[in-house]
Amino acid sequence: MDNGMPPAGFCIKNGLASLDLVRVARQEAAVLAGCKDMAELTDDLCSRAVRIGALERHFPRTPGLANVVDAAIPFARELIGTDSCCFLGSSLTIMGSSYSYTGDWHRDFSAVPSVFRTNAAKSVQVLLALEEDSCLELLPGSQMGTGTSSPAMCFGFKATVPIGAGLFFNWKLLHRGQKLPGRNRISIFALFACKSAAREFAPALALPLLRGRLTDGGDACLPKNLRAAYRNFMEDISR
Ligand SMILES: O=C(O)CCC(=O)C(=O)O
Repeated sequence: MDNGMPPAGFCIKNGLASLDLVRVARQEAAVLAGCKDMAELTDDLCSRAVRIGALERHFPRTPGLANVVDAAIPFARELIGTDSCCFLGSSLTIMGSSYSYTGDWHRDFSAVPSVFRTNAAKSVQVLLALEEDSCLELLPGSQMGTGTSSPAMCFGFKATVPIGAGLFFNWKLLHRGQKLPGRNRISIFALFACKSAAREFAPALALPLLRGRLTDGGDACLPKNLRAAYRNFMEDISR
């Protein structure tokens, strides 16, 4: 669905189970960042930021984070199309309370291979907040344009994503990160695209992206020649 509407939000906070999901995910985040617990992590991060995983380096399967990303899948399906929604990758961002920065306005689709960009209208990413996150500034409607600057940027708005909630946005949308001192930031970004886009990835890029994310039969989203390579790859890493 690319109807020019402002970004859609959703809430995974659906009773105790989902709150547990967030709690577990935060523990997993601490482990991924190489420390014992989140308190230690955020104290240590007074003046720096950690980003784990990216399109090219999917972080390993961990129950907490995987479940949180899974909770976003039905919503991604709704936005992209039930049959064609494919998970591409995710990253975890952790920033201590006194860390601050202002990123440049940009569109994420320009950072990926051109073959994917042609399908970018059918790609969404979601910010999943493990702590309330007020660091993402978005320019609604800008997914219709192409440049990286716009006089309307002064109308960008800061989204506040509550803990346990997610905010979806089109990959073409102009956005930037801006964090002021005062709060920790612990959020996951996950990327979804239509199958036709994912299919075009070269194996070297696609396989690490999909690592650990496809359940049995989930590789149906890959073209036949990639499916065998994917299975070999999974066998290799599970030995
Ligand atoms: O820090 C942020 O919220 C912005 C992140 C971002 O712009 C990106 O991942 O492309």
